[in-house]
Amino acid sequence: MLNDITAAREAALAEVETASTLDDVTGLTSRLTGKKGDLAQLKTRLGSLDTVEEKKAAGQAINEAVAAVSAALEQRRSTLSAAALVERVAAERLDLTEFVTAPTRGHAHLVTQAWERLEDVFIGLGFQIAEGPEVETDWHNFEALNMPIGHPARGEWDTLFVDHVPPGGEAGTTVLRTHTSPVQIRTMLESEPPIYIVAPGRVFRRDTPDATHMPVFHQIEGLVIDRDITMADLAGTIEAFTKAFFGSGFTSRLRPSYFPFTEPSAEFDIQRPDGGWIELGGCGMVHPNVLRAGGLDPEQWSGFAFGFGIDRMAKERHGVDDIRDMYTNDIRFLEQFR
Ligand code: 2NL
Repeated sequence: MLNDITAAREAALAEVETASTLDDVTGLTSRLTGKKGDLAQLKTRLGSLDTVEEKKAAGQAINEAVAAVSAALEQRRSTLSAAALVERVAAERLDLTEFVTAPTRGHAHLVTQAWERLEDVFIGLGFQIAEGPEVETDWHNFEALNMPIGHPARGEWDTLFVDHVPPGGEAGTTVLRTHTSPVQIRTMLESEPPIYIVAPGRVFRRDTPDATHMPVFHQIEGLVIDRDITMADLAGTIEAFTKAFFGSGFTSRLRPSYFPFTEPSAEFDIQRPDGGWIELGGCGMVHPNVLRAGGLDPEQWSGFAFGFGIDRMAKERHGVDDIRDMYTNDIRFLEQFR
């Protein structure tokens, strides 16, 4: 009997080694070690043994055989499933080398490039950079700039209002800044002259996008406050900026204009080396009411201010004919301005 058990055990173990798939292992598990399996069948012969000792020895040998075969099946199952995984990974492997081109380096957006170059040039001329909030009070955005209630520029036609009531304030007085001038008002209130700053930033107007307008755009405004500042300082600064930014072949001119926050006011144009004129922005001597709103005595201090569009500048410089192209973020457009 013991010999038969050993033989059955060896046969079963040999068969386990021949299992080449996980399904084979499953089949063998029930055939070899199941309740009615080959080894279990041997138990039916225990009754025919003569002594208790023989029965005990044979029963133990059968149990050991079942345990050994079960362990071998488990071992086989794990070997086969590891192999199956390796095979699946190999089968699903994708060779992407043909899609990998030389690594490319990102770059700043063309408006950011213009913004940063403008900052560099103004820093070179002795200005500091000032920043402020994009959500403003109507006092900082309009009132302090000599645009009292009822001024046409305050209408909701031009301005985007924010649905926010300031603590202790009134509804309808929180706006998205329509220019960066409030930054200059805040600078006047917070610091003592002399002030030589430029405020670049994002500004907002209620405009329907077209080739020359976007409801969100960028502006840079300059402010100088010192003693005895005159219109000659303004014209000289505009000229120095023109040459530093565009090149020594460029020049500038001022044309009379009107802004509520400056008096006198002017438009400034720059002349290309080929003689053509480009309208760039506006400027003027800071209005006494604006100095007073900024906490300064107009008898003691005077100053000039100017402002122009950063997007417009980038658009002109790169010959972009539709400003919307700068914000669609089509990579084929953007990549042209590395
Ligand atoms: C334009 C015109 C301008 C200013 C901006 C300014 C700011 C303060 C006081 C006085 Cl705090 N003026 N800014 C002055 C004149 C013109 O911008 O056409 N911008 C695109």
